[in-house]
Amino acid sequence: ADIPIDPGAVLLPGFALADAPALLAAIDAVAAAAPFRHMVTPGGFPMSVGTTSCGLLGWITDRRGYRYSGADPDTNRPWPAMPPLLQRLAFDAAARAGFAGFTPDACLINRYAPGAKMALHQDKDERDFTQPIVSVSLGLPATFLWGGDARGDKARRIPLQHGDVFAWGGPARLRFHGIAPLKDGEHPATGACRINLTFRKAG
Ligand code: MD3
Ligand code: FE
Repeated sequence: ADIPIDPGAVLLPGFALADAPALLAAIDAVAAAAPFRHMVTPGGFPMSVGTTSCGLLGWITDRRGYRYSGADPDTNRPWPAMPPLLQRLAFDAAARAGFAGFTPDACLINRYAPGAKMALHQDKDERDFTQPIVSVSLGLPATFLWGGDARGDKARRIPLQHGDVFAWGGPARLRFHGIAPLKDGEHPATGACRINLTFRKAG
């Protein structure tokens, strides 16, 4: 059953479970054309999370800042197209969560090895904050940190499992959020890693 987390935020446990093998095959194909890399933050440190993208726009970071780009900075080629299965899953999950008509133009693919984490942050590089975001968790479990509207607000810890989908928008769109350091483990679908898909309407 769907789990409301806060107004505008809903967890859909197992929503992507049946599609997981096909999703992972599609992610392998994307990563063959645009390999995972550890991008550098404006502060000059490589992210512990490996990233790539598909769709018209990809989220990137380097010494100049965070932004979306139509080209992979490692190759100067367009990002791989968003596979139809991914597009459809994001649309269906958003609709189920109350956000009808979601057509993302960006899918960020994050890969976490044990120890990798994502500090509390807001997603605010997108043009239109009335658009929701959909995220899909695959592989090793993670602890999602669900903060408040200010960086210092205490964060709730929400476990995310293989196949879970999380969708949020409206009043939850600018919440601080992050991922606690990934625990060691092996998952039958992914081996020793977690993969997260984050769908956004960026442009
Ligand atoms: C709640 N990724 O790439 S996805 C990110 O698991 C990011 O890789 C995490 O945060 C990951 O920016 C978490 C779930 C998520 C993403 C963005 C949010 C939840 C959010 C923005 C606002 C509120
Ligand atoms: Fe985020």
